[in-house]
Amino acid sequence: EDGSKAWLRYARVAQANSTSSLPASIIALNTTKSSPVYTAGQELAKGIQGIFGKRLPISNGTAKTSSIIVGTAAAYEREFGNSSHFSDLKEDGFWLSIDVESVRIIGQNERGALYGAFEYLSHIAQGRLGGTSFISNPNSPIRWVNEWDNLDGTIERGYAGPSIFFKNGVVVDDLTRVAEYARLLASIKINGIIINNVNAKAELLNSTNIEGLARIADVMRPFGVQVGISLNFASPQSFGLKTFDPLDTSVISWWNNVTNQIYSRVPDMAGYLVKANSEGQPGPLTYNRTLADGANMFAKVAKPHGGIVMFRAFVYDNHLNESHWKDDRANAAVEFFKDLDGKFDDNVVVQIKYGAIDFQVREPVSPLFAHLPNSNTAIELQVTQEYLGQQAHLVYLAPMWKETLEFDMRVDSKPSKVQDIISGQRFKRPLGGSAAVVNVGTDTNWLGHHLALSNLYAYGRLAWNPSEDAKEILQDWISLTFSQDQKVIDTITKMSLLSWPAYENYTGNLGIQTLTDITGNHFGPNPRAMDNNGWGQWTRADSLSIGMDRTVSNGTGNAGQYPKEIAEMYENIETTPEDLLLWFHHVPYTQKLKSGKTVIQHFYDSHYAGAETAASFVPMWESLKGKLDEQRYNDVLFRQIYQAGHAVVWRDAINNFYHNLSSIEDEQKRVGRHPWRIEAEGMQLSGGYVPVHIEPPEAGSNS
Ligand code: BDP
Repeated sequence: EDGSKAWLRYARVAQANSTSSLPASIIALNTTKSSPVYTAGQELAKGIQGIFGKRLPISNGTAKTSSIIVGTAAAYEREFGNSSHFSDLKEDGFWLSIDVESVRIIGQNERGALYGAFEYLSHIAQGRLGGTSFISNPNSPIRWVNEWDNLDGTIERGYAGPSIFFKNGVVVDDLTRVAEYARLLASIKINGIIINNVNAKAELLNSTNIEGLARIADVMRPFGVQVGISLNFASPQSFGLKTFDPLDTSVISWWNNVTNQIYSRVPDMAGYLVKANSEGQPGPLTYNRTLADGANMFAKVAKPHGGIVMFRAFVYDNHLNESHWKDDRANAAVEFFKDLDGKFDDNVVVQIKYGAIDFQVREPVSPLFAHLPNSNTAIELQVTQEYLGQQAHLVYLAPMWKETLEFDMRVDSKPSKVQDIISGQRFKRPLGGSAAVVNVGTDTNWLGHHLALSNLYAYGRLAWNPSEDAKEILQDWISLTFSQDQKVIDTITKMSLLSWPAYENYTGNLGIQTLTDITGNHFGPNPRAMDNNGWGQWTRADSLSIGMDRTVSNGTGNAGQYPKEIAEMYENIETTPEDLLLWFHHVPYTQKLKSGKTVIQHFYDSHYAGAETAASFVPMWESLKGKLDEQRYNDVLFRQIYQAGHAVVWRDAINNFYHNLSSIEDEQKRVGRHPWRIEAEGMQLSGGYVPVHIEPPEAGSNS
């Protein structure tokens, strides 16, 4: 049990001891090996063998009463005549019917059939052996993952080892893990993947790498996962042109040529992802062209091939100047994009990070979702825990994503949930959906921490159906990944559901963001760096007060970027939800909260409470000893002990910092006094450890 099989373990289940209720054979209505229906047949055989211990024969023959039939609606009707069951199927959707000895898994397309097969296996793997019949359709057509892999094999913000795709500038020879990843993705109904970093290199487009891309597409195709790539906007110049101006004819024909070359090798390529004019990346603004001009240039060359262009809204200047008090990074996306609404080609999708700034532990939903009624949009989430403990901390993210997806933007005072905007439903758009940055690596268990896989699993489930419940998704995942033992399910559920609030408590609360080392690795505490940095992640903390005033009346005006009802809510300190108080308002440390506590006392208390919760995960996990395989039990225990310790480092660093800054005493007299903490100075160093200087001092030993 090394975690490599993730939730596709197909462990024997107790209820499946008798195989009498099992159909006698599998009929897959396509025998071409690259076909997802063929894959579905193989997967069904493998899964049933694991769960029931019986190998069913696979054939493509005619219907036998006792059979599992998997195929597309068209293939099924060709073999067996018309059926009324399929009329409501949408692209990628499926109909699943489980009757004692007859199982029918019918996809609108091949991919849908494969999804139905995985759905069936997930049912029986959880011992749900009863009859059922239903249709399942996706909420939106785009359900992608993004990988930030570099050609040299490193991964930007990846925490599970080097790349499974690239090494030394080229695509790796052995793509076994890539195929296994495609299988995991298909099982959660993900249909597209961008395989390289948004900070892209032009060399990806050389002929060796186009061949490599074709090999990657070949191994992912049987799982219905379409491959796409991130582009460097200045690529034409890197390949010898004098310019990369998106309106220059030589540039357009250069991109046209490259695109044709790629599609001749990968005819079903998903499309392109573009990060332009952001954090030093080149883009159309360099030539005084609009972002839409840039996006549409790619859209036009990809269009004849059916390709999509995901154009990121993450556009801002990372040399912001704090002395310009109106500068606010949270305003950037709307400022850059609002006047471009309606100017994007119909195969462009604007990919918007969920929050107004950058993958923080708590952010208001990006106001941009309300400004593009005439454009296709998608939400960008992170499974990789860049600011959220980097898989050394357990943080189950589905509850946070649910809050975002269900947030009602009230555009034109009408219901406008984010999930209905990105699906295209609210503004009647043909395209839309979601992308999550995952950054799997060569670590056997994909993400480093076994428990982090719940986030990947939940992402797929919510991309397909955002109305699903975060806890139910989690419990399916636990039962597939670990065990159906009730205590195992209850304990991991409890830890997971406590984890996001706990992390928020010990890293930064009241909407102040995760106070991580913003200028470097985004991991440990560095509250000192949270002002006067070019990235505009500011807290505006001084000795008397804290928080970023984003009101229209007094501040950066960011609250005013939201539709009227939401803008009014955030403008007013009384109606701003307290967990976003310091995001929108600048207040004295002594400001009273609804609880009656002051802001500073709330800070102190929350950091203690959060660290205490993190510590409680250790005995909770230990209570599962003997109920889990030893390997994963020990791996997770190691990480939980680490998290408990690091949460104390966080607690003390943040509390000491604000204690020093505000000179306000903790009512409970804990801050600054740590009788149980062992300082590094009190230890003897061996094994090559040497003292290093820690910035800020609050994050090191002895303050
Ligand atoms: C930031 C990451 C940086 C990414 C950037 C992006 O720190 O590594 O390149 O987002 O999303 O959060 O483009």
